[in-house]
Amino acid sequence: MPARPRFYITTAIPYANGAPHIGHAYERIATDAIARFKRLDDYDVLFVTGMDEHGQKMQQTAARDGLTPQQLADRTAAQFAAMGDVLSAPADDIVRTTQERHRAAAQEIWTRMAAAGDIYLSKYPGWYSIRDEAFFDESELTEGSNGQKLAPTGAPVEWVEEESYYFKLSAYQDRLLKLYRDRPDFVTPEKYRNEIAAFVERGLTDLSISRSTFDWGIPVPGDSKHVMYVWVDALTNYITGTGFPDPDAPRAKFWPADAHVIGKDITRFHAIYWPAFLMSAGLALPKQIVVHGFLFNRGEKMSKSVGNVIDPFVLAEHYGVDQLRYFFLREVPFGQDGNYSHEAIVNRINADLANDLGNLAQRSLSMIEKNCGGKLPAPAELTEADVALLAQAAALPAKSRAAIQEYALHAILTEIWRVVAEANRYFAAEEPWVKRKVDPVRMQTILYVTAEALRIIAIVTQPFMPASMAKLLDLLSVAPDARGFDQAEAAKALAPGAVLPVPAPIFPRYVEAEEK
Ligand code: ME8
Repeated sequence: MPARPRFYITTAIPYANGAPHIGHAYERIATDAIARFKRLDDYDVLFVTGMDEHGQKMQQTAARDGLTPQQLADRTAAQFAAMGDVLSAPADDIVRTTQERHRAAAQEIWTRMAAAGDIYLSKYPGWYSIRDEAFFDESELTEGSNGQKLAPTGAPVEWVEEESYYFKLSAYQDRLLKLYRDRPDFVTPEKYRNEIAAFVERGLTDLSISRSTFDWGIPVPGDSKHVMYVWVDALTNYITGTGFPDPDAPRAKFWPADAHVIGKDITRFHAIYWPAFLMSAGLALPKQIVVHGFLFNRGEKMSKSVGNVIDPFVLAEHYGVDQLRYFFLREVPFGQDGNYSHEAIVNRINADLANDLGNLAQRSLSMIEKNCGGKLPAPAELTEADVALLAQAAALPAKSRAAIQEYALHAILTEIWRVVAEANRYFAAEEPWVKRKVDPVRMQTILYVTAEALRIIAIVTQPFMPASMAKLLDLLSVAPDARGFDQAEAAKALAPGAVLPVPAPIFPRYVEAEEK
């Protein structure tokens, strides 16, 4: 048997100086959905996330809160671990940059970059933003109302003048431009690739990669007065996750990663610095930097009872985990910015989930329970309408596979819900409740065809709403080992005669507190 293809996917590693917010939840859910999709499509998947626990920002926040940086890191790491559980988005591993295994990986990559002649000690003053943990060029700065100089992100910068190790980033300009030319999908969507390529074309300066005025970081090999620049440290987490530098580590074969899923504000670090570091260290480059947009709370106010709407725990508790996952991945075209509001979430829950999919399942399964003795009926000869609906459902896996190549998660859900709408039209037009009296054999066929369409819809929707689709597949008596994408075809159709459990609603309507 040929080995299953491997797929290694990561999220950015959140800064450990603050609690999880909706942006973190969004990234985690999207990455989890991709990982689940690949698993269901029989890939050998490794899904790694982590925590970015070093740097000046951590040291400052901890001091402000009266904690040691490690205490702050531990507290935040526990919150993020809980977020992964709550959102049904479990990772295979969580790389914390304060772990010993990560220190070893970061020091090894540094040593390799130094051996390649790409690191030198020097002293150039520059403008540093602690919030971004990045230096900025004078030409990039703007001035705030009080005369304070600001980074392009709006964060204040301070003048830093200390001896530092530098990475010869300028020497990588041509190699990076060649990379973007040779592998045009290295950064996706294209818009971000173009931004990055234009930035690199304007010229790169060498990068300060160590600090000596604080000590919350990984010591520079051979010079412990310095700690590594937090981005050298943080980016390396992606290879720590594969057991680097041990070539025989069980996960070593997962490098290079297939996808680093990140938000648009950190493309520069991932699409310029990271490949340059890897080239310097003689390591393979990840296949793709997959960039998502930002989520904003715009327009209408969130429901009062939701309270702090930034908090993913509150949102999941209030709307339901699968409902939130569906909303994020359906509403926001992946790669673009998006808005969320109470009204938009409720609209998706009630229209797409409760009405379109939930009602169809409930109505058809209840009819089977009442009129077919709780057993899946056998279909008689299929009409054109039956064949058409089943063909649309059977086309979903191939269409979804094509869309996931582009990480077009919203396009997959749009296509699935087009078939859900078709199934609703079919059900309404065929009127099985009328056929029940006049043509019970035809009623059985309609109910069978609807159930089979629901089976395929549920299989392909699993990556997005795992718990609800598990429920629906249970209601259809689909065995747990018959839920992979390879099962979503006519040859694996539901077996007539199967006993179905008593149907129960999958998606309750959202009812406003004041209506309750
Ligand atoms: O950047 N909408 O950590 P972070 C969508 N430690 N995504 C958002 C968002 C929003 N409103 N706000 C943030 C860091 N994000 C570094 C990463 S990786 C080696 C080091 C995304 O906690 C953001 O773009 O500020 C990033 O991908 C992730 O959340 C973590 O952000």
